[in-house]
Amino acid sequence: MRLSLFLIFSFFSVTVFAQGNRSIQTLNAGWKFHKSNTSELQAVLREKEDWEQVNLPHCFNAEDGEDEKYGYYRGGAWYFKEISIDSSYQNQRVFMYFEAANQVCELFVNGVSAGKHIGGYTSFCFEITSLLKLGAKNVITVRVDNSHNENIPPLDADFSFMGGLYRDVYLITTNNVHFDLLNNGSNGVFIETPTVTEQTATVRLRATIKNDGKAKQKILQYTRITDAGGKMVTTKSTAVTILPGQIYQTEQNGFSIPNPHLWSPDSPYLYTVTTEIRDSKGHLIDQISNPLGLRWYTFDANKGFILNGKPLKLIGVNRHQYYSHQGFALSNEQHVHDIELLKQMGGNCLRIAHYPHDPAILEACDRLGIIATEEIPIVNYINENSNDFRSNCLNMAVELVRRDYNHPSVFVWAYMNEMLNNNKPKKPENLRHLNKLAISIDSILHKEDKNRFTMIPNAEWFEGYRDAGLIDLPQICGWNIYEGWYGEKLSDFEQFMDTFHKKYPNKPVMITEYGAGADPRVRSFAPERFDFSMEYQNAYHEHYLKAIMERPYIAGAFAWAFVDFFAEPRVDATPHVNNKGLITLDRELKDSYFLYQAYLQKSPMVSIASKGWEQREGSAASMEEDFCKQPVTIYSNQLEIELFLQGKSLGKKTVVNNKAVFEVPFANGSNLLEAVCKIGSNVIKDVATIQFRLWDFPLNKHPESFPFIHVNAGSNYSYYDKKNHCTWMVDQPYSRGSWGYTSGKRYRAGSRPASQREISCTKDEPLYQTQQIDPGSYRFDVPDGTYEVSLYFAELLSEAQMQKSLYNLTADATVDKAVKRIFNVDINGYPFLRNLNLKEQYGEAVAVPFKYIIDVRDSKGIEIKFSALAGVPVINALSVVRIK
Ligand code: GCB
Repeated sequence: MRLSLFLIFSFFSVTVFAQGNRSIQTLNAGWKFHKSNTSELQAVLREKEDWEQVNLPHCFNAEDGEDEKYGYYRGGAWYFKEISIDSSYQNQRVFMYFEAANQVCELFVNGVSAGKHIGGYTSFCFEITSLLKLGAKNVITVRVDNSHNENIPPLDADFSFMGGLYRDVYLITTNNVHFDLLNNGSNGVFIETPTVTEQTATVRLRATIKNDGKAKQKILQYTRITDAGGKMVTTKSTAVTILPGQIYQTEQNGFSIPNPHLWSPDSPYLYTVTTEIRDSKGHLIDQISNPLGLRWYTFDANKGFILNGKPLKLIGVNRHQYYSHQGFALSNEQHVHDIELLKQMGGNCLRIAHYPHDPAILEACDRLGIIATEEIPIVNYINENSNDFRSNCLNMAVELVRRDYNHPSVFVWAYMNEMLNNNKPKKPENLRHLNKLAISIDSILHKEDKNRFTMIPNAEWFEGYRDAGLIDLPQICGWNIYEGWYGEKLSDFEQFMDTFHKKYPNKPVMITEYGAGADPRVRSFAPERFDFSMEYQNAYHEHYLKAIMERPYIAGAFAWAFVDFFAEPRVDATPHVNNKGLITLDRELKDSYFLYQAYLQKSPMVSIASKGWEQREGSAASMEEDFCKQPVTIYSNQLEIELFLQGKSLGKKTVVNNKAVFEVPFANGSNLLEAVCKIGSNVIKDVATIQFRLWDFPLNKHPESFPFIHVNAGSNYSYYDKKNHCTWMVDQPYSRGSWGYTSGKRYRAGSRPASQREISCTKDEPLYQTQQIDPGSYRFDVPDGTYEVSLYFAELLSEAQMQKSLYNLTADATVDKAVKRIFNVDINGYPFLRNLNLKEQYGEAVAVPFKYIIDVRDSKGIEIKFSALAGVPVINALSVVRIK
């Protein structure tokens, strides 16, 4: 994003370059790019002539971050471009400002190193004045490296560490006398509000000014505070004499704002603080603008969060910075759009996880009234024996605070996510190391910022965190809780929290994470954890939100996560994607988003939550019925809802805990649903059109019109294949006149209803990850005709150790043992498949489809028979499609 919206504004508003004022422009266009681990520029240039042309923001894992089989590139990459530097730059200082580069970045100007930065998420700036040739072309080269490095956090985490110049890069020129740009990514001005009450607010400002000229300079630092309408509120000027080469610290105290307009989520009122440097003749030399939000707050162990004297429940989300096919490289508009979606959801807080995000996020939070916690990326592990690791952590903490010090939306600085939640046994000395590092980070955060709170997000192992001092040390204890997902029972959430609160009655606490995976293609009438159905995610958030709202001592809660994100080692319904988002990587809203809206939005709302489940299929229950009843969930903040189907009322329902469920008798074809709430004389409503494919009972009731059936064998969920517009139905036992399996059981991987294996040669993982074991036969009592019968297999059992990931291997999701499995398949007595040995003939976890054409005569229907030669037969999916 822009260096700061305010800085840009000053650039455009003061355009006379000769005046020596600051100029800012992006250097985003026209870079040449090449991936290479060679560390010598000249050698890299010889490697390849036709470097790829790219614009920034650029992420070199935008596509391979989604690569199915090979992980993503972690290594070196080079960028270069030529820039012409006009001779009028003679009396200017020139800087390059990087909003971030993951994760080690070195800048060369005309082949000479201008500086190196470590850490992938904070901003940094290099001065390049002395390296430039004026009135000539200059070669700018940047080496970025995202290799694993034992000294740079994060060492490990459930997200992909994508490389590149993935945020904006700026060229900035200033007068010889200027606000310091080389102070850890800050803009050189730091604003505080020592007192804020309803009656009055005071403001204090610190600035660092540098004189890079050869002569002593008498300057005036002039600061004005204007209100949101641009009207002057107060000003102050300070005369300073600054010697050549000196960095001068200024302090302006005692700004006072009577009857301040307070900042809050409901009224995110922003003042602007503009700080200028003027020379002895009164000419403007440099100018920085910062936002100012006036608010006071505290976190209370019993009453929760208190803003401007009033309790405010914080409910919001965690966010990562990914977009499909773009990796880390999002546009400013995309960043801002996420915060707008959060605001529209009714959320009032954001945990910026697990690292500092684009400055656009902070600006949007200021502007839209989102209370933010921000953190440095120490996740899971530390390198106990490395001083470099320690100093990198501390540097990141300084860079974080200095960059975002002036954002009124930031309330909490956090560090160290789930340091004991890995499978390694922890000895007392490990806990001591953690404690020591935590103390250093906490104290540097407090030294840098005396006003904000500190927080550590812990998880699961209460005693470990207690003994490592990670509960006592920060002012707020965060808990990441996944009971009902990784843990078995949803209600263990309340149990854990109430016990914690009893043990630590004086500790303010927030739920820093809670969430469940959901893939919009997966739908279930009998949801269970790890099935990745939208319905399980809904049930999970319904439970948590209610429990969180009922507990005033829980100051805030952040759903994990707002948007799905890339996590390389993970194999869920979409491999390498953590799908616990309330929104997909393409920003499609999932049902649970609307649950939050119902809880949080103040204006009346009603939403047919499952309107995204617009392609449904189902069977009529009897010969007499020409409909199929299926549940439709409505979320609302009103008391009562009436649902209409094709204009006819299905009755009214009382809304309980923001939810009402209607059993809707869907007919074949298009079904128009309208959920209506009356509020006095006003009406609010939500509309959905569901395309329903009704299977007659019996299947041959209308022989001429039977088209097809697709079955997700051995599964409790239906799967919608978007590309082929095809729904694979929940499996069922056979009953006469219908379809289904005659025997067998569902495959399970420990407590999971589906395999955690990535399946090769397909993108339809949710189809192949379930399986009916030893099905006997499948029967389809279809009318006479010619059919394509397709069978889909994948060998899910294997001796190969699954890739170890902290987040995949829960205690009971054990590694399966391979078995010998050979079987035959007959369709209506024809020996179609003989001696099928999936593992030997195709390999483990490989999608294996077959298709057969058969004639069905004499009302015999279709019978697909499985017979074992060794082990037990299996089937992952099957379909019958009528072609004549
Ligand atoms: C956690 C981690 C987060 C993971 C999340 C998950 O506790 O803090 O980084 O992504 O769980 O989805 O498992």
